[in-house]
Amino acid sequence: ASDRLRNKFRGCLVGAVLGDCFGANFEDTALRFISLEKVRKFTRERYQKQEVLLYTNDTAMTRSLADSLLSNGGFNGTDMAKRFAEEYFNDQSRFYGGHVPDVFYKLQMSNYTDPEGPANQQFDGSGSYGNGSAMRVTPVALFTHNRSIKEAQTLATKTSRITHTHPDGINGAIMQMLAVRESLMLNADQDLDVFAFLDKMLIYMEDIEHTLPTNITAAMEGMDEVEKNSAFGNGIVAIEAVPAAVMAFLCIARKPNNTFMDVIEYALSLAGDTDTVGSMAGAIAGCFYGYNLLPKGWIEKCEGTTYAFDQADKLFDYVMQHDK
Ligand code: F2R
Ligand code: MG
Ligand code: MG
Repeated sequence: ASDRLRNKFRGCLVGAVLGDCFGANFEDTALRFISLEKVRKFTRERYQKQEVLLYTNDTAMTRSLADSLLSNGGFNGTDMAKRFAEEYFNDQSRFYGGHVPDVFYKLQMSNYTDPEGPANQQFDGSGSYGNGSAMRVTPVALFTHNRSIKEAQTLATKTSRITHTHPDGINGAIMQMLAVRESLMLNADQDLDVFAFLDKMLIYMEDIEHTLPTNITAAMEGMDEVEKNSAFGNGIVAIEAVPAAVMAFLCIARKPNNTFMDVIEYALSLAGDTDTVGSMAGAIAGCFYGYNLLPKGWIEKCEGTTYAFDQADKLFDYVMQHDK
């Protein structure tokens, strides 16, 4: 059982990197220019011609978040804020969101004394509702695997608030965290009951439902009719990208012969914010299928997969030692 869970932890973090690296190839492309066929030309053939597929901010921030949790044995806002900002200043080429660099500059200038302060000031005080705190939340689901839902939600919220304080941004992070948490408990050898999956998430999201954007709930309820997830968007805002990722996973993984690759290819075919939808779907699917079922050729081509693999082991060991 322990090997099985370790395999899921590895699949989760490595799967997120694969979705990010492959998704980066299509980020911001309009839906009319993408089809499943086009995606597959790249994911099955053309990518092999590339020397390496680079990761973007999604992976950079996920790493920083996990490193901070591991180094501090839990949440330390100052440390996490510092790691996010320093990572950005070390390498600004990873395609960060349009406004989040303002947070990093302000954090640095104030010497990280108020880790949530700059995020609170974003967008005239309403906070960011971009998908940036959902895209990096995966380690929270792993770190809190043996802890209560409440603790997991609280930790997801705290990590979000360093850059994203708008309720939609925070709820997006909670929703993605819950999807990964749920996927950790499933067995890919058994049929995926999508309605049980969604019901569970809705129950856990009950006490925040008053702030849930209606299209998250609508998308979840309308799941069975959804063939193309464009019904609820594919954009840079959390209320579009997170449901798109969850639905991409559910739509594809519910069919028994489908694989991790099928989930990612479908997620990328939705166009828009493909690296982020791909990365979030990759975390959920990687967790579901486990590392051993991820495509080896992809793992070899993508930057950052070894780091993710090692980090998954560190998180697994931490959870086993501290939260048994
Ligand atoms: N940056 C990219 N990709 C390049 C494409 C840029 C894009 N066309 C654009 O519109 O910026 N990808 C990476 O960024 C995303 C995560 O971004 P994050 O961390 O959420 O950043 P930010 O700046 O906080 O929010 C992103 C945009 O969302 C809109 N927005 C957010 N809150 C808003 C509010 N309260 N009012 C109005 N607009 C709000 C703004 O347009 C922000 O620029 C990931 O996709 C990652 O891969
Ligand atoms: Mg990105
Ligand atoms: Mg993106």
